[in-house]
Amino acid sequence: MSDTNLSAVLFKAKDLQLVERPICEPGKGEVQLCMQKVGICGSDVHYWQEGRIGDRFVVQAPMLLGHECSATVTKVGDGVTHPKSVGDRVAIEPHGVCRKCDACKTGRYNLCPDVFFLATPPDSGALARYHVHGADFVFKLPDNVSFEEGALIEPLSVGLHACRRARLSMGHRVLVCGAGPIGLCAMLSAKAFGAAAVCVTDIDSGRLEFAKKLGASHTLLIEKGQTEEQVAAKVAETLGAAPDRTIECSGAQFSVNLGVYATKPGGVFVIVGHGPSKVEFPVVSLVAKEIAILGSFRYINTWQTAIDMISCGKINVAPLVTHRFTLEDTLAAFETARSGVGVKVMIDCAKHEKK
Ligand code: NAD
Ligand code: 572
Ligand code: ZN
Repeated sequence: MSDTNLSAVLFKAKDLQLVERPICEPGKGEVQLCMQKVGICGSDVHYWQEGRIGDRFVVQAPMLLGHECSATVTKVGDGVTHPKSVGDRVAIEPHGVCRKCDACKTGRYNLCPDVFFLATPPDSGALARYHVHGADFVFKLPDNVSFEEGALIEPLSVGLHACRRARLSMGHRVLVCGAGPIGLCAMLSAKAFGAAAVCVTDIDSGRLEFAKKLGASHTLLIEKGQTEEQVAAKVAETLGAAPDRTIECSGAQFSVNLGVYATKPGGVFVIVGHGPSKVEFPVVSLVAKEIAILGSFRYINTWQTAIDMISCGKINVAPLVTHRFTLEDTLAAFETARSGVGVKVMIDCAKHEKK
């Protein structure tokens, strides 16, 4: 029986359709994948609703969404030695890089100027029945790591990379701003790095309850009328001392100020969240406390670490999935993600025979 390649194609803002497309053959160094689970990220919802993120990333041609994915290998192109077997269960790192530039050669391939990244215009995504991907960015899953966990390795990787950037280590007190999927993954990562206490903030009490259940040692609700200095004092009170490390995952101007005020003198403040393209910093406090502020962009070499940490039980991302849909119900899945209920919406791309 010949198979089809049902795909979620974004034609322009607000125009997401399920379309049959040809199944591509893998080229040299590539694998053909039968997609299993694809999580919806905030950026997918943003491209769907706005057709762009800022002025640089604009949907100008039909593209697929989806960059949080797991799959099964269905064909292997020439020269591929790993993963080599049809039937291998895998997680997909959304990157493709040039391997020649200074960034690639110095191991910082996330900064490659020629980077390919799934579901970031002009690059298409992988929310389809089949997808072809560079074999060097596909990682075999052990039997005890589910396809959903495999798809969640992408947001987890954002958290792991932020902790690596922060040089987070054993005994650190940590502040995480924002309890969305990325803040939650930063919290789980910080704990796995040996943090003694992690305080998560949000403006949404439901999200904080979720963070607490997932393992945050402390949570703090940000309420209207509070100043950043007042909240910084509360953070220190909550954690027993000012945080050694702060990871910003909300994109809010408030959190940027809070990070500077709250982080202990000589501490590190890592910014992951993207809000307005320009924000203000309390520069006097930043200078006087010698706070190191670092950006954190996607990830480098986190997939195998994440797989091993999930497999050995030291990180549990599975509870992040709160809503599940089939590929055929992609539009309902996106509406659910847009509504903001729950945390992670997961799409099952496998073909299910009608009963
Ligand atoms: P999300 O929107 O689901 O979560 C953001 C959370 O921040 C929400 O729960 C929201 O209620 C909360 N929030 C809003 N204002 C706040 C405030 N003043 N204080 C505390 N919390 C507040 O988004 P997400 O998917 O978790 O992603 C988080 C951010 O990380 C986004 O800005 C996203 O673009 C960015 N991101 C960056 C990278 C990177 O590589 N740097 C990768 C992925 C996502
Ligand atoms: O998981 C990857 C990812 N990256 C996000 C957001 C959501 N998911 N980032 C925020 C937006 N930037 S960007 O450089 N861009 C639109 C490509 O502004 C990338 C990182
Ligand atoms: Zn994402």
